[in-house]
Amino acid sequence: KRVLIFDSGVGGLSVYQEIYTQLPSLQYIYAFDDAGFPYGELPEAVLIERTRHIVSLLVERHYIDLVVIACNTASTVVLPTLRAELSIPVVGVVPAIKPAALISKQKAVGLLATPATVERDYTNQLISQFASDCEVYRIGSTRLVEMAEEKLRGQTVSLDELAGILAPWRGKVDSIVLGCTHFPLIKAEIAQAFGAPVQIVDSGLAIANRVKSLLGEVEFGEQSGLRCNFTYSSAADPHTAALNHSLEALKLGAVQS
Ligand code: DGN
Repeated sequence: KRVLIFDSGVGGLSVYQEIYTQLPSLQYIYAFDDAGFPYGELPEAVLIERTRHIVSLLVERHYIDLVVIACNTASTVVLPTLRAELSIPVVGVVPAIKPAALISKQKAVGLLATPATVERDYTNQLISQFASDCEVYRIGSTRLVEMAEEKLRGQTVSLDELAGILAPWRGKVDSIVLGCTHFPLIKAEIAQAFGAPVQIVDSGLAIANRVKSLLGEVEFGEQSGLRCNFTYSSAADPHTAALNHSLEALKLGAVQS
């Protein structure tokens, strides 16, 4: 079985890590739309059309059995369109508001995502459905996305800068939702910069479980030869180098194509 994992950048690798751990014998294609990055700044209609176009093309070309839209910013708007267009399962990644609300003792949750995701109707629905008993604070930050990208390219994450971004929440929230797939890549730094006890949740494991249940019986034991293969919306060499760096940082091997 062949799975396509799609994001605007390296964030989807955090989701790939979780899925690969549970399902090592699948074939994976990781695609990222570096020409459209960052998705958190795109108008909804543009984002829907871009994602629809790229994903449909890749599904057809690479004989994909299941798609994971490993991007909250895209998933919160594009899933109905993609599901109507494709005849294979499409799994989306959306903020883990429900578990974060459940574990918050102070009933105060921080949602950390892109500027687009924190504003989405879909996000508002999740909050009123699953966190109506909580105060939900939101920070939408493209800078954090860039910091995750920089970390995987070997640069150091500035804890001071992170602490500055999170400062409004200190003393207010005891549970934080990582509502962007880039953020699990800097989870340790977020915890450290926050500087107070906090539970941090993301959607990775839930997504891996969903993929597992959708694909049903998968033969375990033998690892697939094609472990991770990359496709780009703009095929420039520096990106391959940057991505290989990311894969090394995450101990996920290197690009094979
Ligand atoms: N990783 C994407 C998400 O989960 O929302 C967003 C990254 C971006 O393009 N800003």
